[in-house]
Amino acid sequence: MTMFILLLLFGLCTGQFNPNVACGRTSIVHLFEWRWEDIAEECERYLGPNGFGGVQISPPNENLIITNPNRPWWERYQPISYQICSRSGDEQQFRDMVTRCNNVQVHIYVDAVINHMCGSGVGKGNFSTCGTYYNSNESSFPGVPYSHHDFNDKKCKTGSGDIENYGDADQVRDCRLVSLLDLALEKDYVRGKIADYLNKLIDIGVAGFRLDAAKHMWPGDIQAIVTRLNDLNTKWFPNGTRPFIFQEVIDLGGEGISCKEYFDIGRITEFKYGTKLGIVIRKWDNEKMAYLKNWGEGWGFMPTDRATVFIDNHDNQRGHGAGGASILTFFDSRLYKMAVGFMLAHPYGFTRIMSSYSWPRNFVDGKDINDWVGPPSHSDGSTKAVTINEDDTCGNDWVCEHRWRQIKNMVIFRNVVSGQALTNWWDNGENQIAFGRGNVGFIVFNNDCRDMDVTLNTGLPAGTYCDVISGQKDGTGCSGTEITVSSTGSARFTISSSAEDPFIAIQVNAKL
Ligand code: 5J7
Ligand code: CA
Repeated sequence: MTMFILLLLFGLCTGQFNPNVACGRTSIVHLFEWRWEDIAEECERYLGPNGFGGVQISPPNENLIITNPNRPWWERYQPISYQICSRSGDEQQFRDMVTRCNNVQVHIYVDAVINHMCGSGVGKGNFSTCGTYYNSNESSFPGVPYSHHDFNDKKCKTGSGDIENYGDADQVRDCRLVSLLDLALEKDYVRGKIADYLNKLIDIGVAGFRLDAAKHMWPGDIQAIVTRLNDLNTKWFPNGTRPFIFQEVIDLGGEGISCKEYFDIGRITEFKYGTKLGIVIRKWDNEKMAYLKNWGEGWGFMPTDRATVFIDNHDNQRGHGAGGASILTFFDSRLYKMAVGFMLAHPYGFTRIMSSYSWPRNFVDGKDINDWVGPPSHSDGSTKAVTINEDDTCGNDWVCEHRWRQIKNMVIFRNVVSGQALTNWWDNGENQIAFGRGNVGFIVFNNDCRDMDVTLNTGLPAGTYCDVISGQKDGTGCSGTEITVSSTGSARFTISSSAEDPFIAIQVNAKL
């Protein structure tokens, strides 16, 4: 029997589905466009001490420099070589970051752009982040090296050579995504070059990969590459640990490709999650928070052990890509905090927090004409440092949502309630809801236009708790609202509909 349980636990904790976060940690944060030096500092001074499990980083490999528009964020999705050399830093800085973050139990997840190289129409030259030569006219990338043999041009059947119809799975995989030169991933040589790149990162100490544009790669090709990957570096990970894989497959339904095709390889980004939760919290389409009672698979999402979930990502936070207008971001901070709070309290999926930089959003005819704007940068194009203000917020236009008290405390809440079932669900049939996680944590939301005053069964041990949304436990005191749980486990919650944060969260580690 003991053996069986051990095997079961072992089974649950191995393989490319396991996020490889350190024990007791449950979420990662995407530090979009941050420099490696800044991430190393953030691991030591903030992420480690506050229970974050890891960081998704921007693509570390060499990319095309684009000047029209001026250094957009998406230039990093146009690879030139697999040298570690980008606006975030060089290989030495990368190694230093991985080492320092791993040493404080914060693991690094690399955004791997392996479907394509740069655009077909960018000409030739060495205008790349490390000065490596490329010739897009000849599909030549001597820095890898790749030549025209290594691209899909002959396989693609569309007139333009680009993807024209997302209903046709063949062209989605074999044609160019918005003109990006599409790699022939069935070739042993190409698989080998990609595996060498990823294995170099694994040996440096990274814990896994986000596979960019996975929908545009055949599942069999991805599987063949993943099979070639090394186990993680045993300096920080147990013997035989496989890299965590999560695949960017944007599947909102209605296309020729389903995320199901990727279930055997690793986890998948569940884009329905943020799209739907945005609609519910904005109260569009007559949606109500009460309907969240069966949130998760009950809403048609993929199985929880396959899902990576998030409220917004670097793409859809700027109105690009999946989800459209319903996506909540730091621009809608009041609703955003509620959405992130709900996500972190709810057991479904593996959670990723977005951490952004601000940009001068400017809607013209419903489209943000500044959706391309890159990270805060100096006039020479170098990325600005993340500075930290007296009050722990960030400077230089770095938003640092992960440092918002409400979000940081809910990252800790999720760690504390990890493994506990959803219990004691309550709702008023509208937008006031509450639920617990075993006898360890409890959360209450009021997204109605009327005040809330309810006494609910929390399932928590009797005592006085510090609400971790309005404040937090500081030593023996509480800077927020105090909530008293009676000997029967019930507690009274009052939440004004006009509160900046109309939700309350309590958990046993913040008991006074
Ligand atoms: C792919 C999808 O399957 C999808 O469903 C989606 O919503 C977006 C994409 C998509 O992925 C990319 C991955 C990359 O590594 C590099 C890329 O350039 C893209 C990409 O461009 C892309 O699609 C863009 O956004 C969609 C909403 C539009 O429908 C596409 O046409 C495309 O828009 C193009 O954006 C413009 O047509 C083109 O003129 C412009 O130069 C280009 C700028 O690049 C981007 O916006 C990059 C987006 C990006 C999206 C990602 O999800 C991602 O992981 C990385 C980059
Ligand atoms: Ca492809």
